[in-house]
Amino acid sequence: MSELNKIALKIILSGKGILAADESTGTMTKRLDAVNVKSNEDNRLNFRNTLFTSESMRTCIGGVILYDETIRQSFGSKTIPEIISDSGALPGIKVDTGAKVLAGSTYEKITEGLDGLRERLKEYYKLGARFTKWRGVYSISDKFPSKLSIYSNAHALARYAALVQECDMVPIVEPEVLMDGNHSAKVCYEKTSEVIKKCFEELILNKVDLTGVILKPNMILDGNSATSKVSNDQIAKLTLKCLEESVPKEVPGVAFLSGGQSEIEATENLNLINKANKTKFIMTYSYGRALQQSALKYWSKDIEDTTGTQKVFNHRAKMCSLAAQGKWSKDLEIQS
Ligand code: 5MM
Repeated sequence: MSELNKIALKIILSGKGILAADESTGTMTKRLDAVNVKSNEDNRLNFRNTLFTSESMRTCIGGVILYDETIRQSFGSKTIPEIISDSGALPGIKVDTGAKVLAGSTYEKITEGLDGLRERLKEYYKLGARFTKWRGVYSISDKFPSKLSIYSNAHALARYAALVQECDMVPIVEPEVLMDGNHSAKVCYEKTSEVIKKCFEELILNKVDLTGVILKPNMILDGNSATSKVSNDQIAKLTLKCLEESVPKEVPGVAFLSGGQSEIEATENLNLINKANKTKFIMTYSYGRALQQSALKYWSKDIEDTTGTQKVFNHRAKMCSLAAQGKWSKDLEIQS
């Protein structure tokens, strides 16, 4: 078993998943504005440190994806990566620098950040990171995603992943097919399959060790403005079919993004996926909004109420962890 494979498994085994706390300052500001809290460095640190010192970090969270600002912060005498490591989870870092308009297109995006990445990775490793994340975004419409966007993002993801492994860290490869639009789940299945297949084609071409990669895909869903919706069982079935057909068997696991689903939807769908999972892949979570939303709302009412916020976060993390084992049910949602 390679060292990279050991790291990947440590993050996703035993009902553990990933807390995606890597919102860039712009996104975090939107999240804080929405709950009427000022977005400054102290408040961003306060909220995030409250989550990172929760009890569920020991039992439900195998890794935390950080943003550049957070990986350099300290709370008391410890750095944030030390606080995360003390809980038994691994610190990770988002290393892309965001999605910009793709030259040759007027709408689609390409994720940037390859220039100088090798040097930045070395620094992040020294700061404590043991895994990384890069997100490519794809839209669905009658024209999108175009071949150009599918190829360009896959190529960037593969070059990123190769550099990360060279630096002894596990790359999370996140090709996110957005849920915006009125397309059907069938179309989402077709487009997502094409996107993921192309990513692996490029990863293999770039000699990436697939046993040391975690895939972070979207689930197969109807577009958020589609008039008819498939059942949750269908979502699970289509998602599993897509992954089974598109992901090479060497990959140890899949950690889904929540992508705008509610906390309960993201938990219920993950649970059904795990109940029906006959593949050899571990299927877990790498949720941002679906792990943090309720905790953020609670915290915003009294940012000093660490215990209360942690209780809300612990509950959500526990529910996701049960879903990652196919052991969740709706009646467990009632909090004591
Ligand atoms: C946490 O949000 C990440 C995006 O941040 P920026 O857009 O500010 O760069 C995002 O990549 C996130 O990690 C994934 O999309 C998963 O988050 P959700 O909320 O979709 O589970």
